[in-house]
Amino acid sequence: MKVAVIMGSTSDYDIMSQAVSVLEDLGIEVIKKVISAHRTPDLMCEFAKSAKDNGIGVIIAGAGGAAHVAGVVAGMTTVPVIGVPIQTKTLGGLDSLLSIVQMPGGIPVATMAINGAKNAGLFAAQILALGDSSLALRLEEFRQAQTRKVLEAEI
Ligand code: RP5
Repeated sequence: MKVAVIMGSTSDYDIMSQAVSVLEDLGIEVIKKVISAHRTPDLMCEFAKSAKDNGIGVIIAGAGGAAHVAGVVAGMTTVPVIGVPIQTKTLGGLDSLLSIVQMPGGIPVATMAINGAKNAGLFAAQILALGDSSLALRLEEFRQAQTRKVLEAEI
């Protein structure tokens, strides 16, 4: 299964690329797309409604400010959606966080920290690993390497 990494603007890619990197390092196929709830609403609907048929197992959606894409996409598919609030210049990303996190009951979005794209990638991988034992093994190895790095760090 693939992971789709979507974002409201090309300006979000500096952060959203961290999700792409971690997914690709784990050998997961990634689809990247700029999809805006406000600037490209028709594309957003088309993408969300066809996600499951297109073999997408998890959607990661990043946006800043009035960050509606994650929630609206989640309303149109049962593919799990992970939201990434992007830091903004005016309100620091609190605007993005609050736009994503307060979903109404019945339509969940798993909201990450502000700029938490790396964890979004890892969380998507963990979801896919439930049905993919070789990916589960790669995730275990990732965790072990991370632990080793901390234990071996010198200050
Ligand atoms: C949001 O507005 C995007 O997700 C981005 O974080 C923010 C600014 O977009 P640009 O003006 O840089 O295209 O829709």
